Amino acid sequence: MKEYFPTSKIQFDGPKSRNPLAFKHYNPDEVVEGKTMREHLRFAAPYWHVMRNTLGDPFGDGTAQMPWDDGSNSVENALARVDVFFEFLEKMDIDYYCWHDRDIAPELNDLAASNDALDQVVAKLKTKQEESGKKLLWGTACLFTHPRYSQGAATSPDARVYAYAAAQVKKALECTNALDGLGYTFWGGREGYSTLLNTNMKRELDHLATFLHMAIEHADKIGYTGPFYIEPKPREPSTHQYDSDAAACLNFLREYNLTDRFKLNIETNHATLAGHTMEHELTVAANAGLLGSIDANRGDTLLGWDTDQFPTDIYGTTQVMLVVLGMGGFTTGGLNFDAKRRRESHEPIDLIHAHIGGMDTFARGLKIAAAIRADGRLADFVQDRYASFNNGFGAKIETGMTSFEELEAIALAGGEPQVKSGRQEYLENLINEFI
Ligand code: XUL
Ligand code: CO
Repeated sequence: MKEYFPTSKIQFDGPKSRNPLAFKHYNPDEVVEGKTMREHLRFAAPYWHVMRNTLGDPFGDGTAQMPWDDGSNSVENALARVDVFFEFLEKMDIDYYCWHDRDIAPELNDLAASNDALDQVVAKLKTKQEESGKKLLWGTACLFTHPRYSQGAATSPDARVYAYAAAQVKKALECTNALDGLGYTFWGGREGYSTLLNTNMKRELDHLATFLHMAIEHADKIGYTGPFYIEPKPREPSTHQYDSDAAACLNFLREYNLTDRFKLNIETNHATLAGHTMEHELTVAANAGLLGSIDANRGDTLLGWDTDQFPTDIYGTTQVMLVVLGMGGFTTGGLNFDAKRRRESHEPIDLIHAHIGGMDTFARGLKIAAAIRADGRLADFVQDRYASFNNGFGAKIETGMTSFEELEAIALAGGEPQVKSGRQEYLENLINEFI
């Protein structure tokens, strides 16, 4: 079979290596905290960015060279891409991948034809998975590109659009299940509004919840037992998206009784757009026991939109891995590089460089986070900071065994509390000892 990525399989070469086509830190079999890096990091590649992103932007055409692609909307072209994608996964030593229905197969003239195209590609993906051992981390339906979804999919004011979206999710879920997908994602790109003047927010949210409940019912019918993920993002493309951040998603899931089957897929650049840090979003989800998976990328502080860049910030990946290790690691989820190259990096080999960088940055984050945890000073500091709640009336507060009257008596007798320093700078220095 013709090969398109001019490299052999990327190997670990060690931190001193100057080979740009080698891992300097990602050593898949190296054991950290009792598991291999491969098991901890569970890297996934997104079909949409790797195979379909032409690297166009609002001001210019795509630049990406795709010598394997004949530019047509045909099923043959879609099938040919599958081989190229698996060559990529193999050479990158990435075990998992993710897709939207419309990345892997073309949208044709009607739904039945599109479904048929999808079946053909899924059959090929199944064979490739069996041959290679690669796995589907999650599937999803693209409910945002086609003009029919311009006013929403599960929150569209038009019931016919809602039905179309339902049909698309039904099929995408069946395809995910056929490929033994470990998860199924909902990203509500168009589930929001541009103006409240034309919007009945309550009705739209009720419709969205009903949609998600039908997805669970259908999962039960077809025997899909994995989790569903909701991926928060505040805006872009909509002005206001309902799944704006982790807390808003959790509130929605709880309000509509969806927490049994839904977890969150947290994306770095979406956290930034929501005005939060990634570690904040991850901590909100993890505290609820609902951190499912991660879309690993980053934004650009000089640009206010979703640039989907590859993670290169070791400080950031350290903080991500502190949360992931802290919750005991991923179960069904993983680190999906929802990231694309810059428009200037148009050659196929740039995809390889980009993923090497992302994987090495996360490998370093993992090793540094494990070292910080082994050192123990950070955790001890936090533990100690709340020591006054460990016994006495502090413990009574935590167990709900006290009252305002009792606490007032303690405050009257105790005088002015002498508060200890929060030592932010000391802790920042401590983290930098390890980076
Ligand atoms: C868009 C985004 C999507 C989802 C899947 O910002 O992150 O690619 O990850 O629909
Ligand atoms: Co994403």
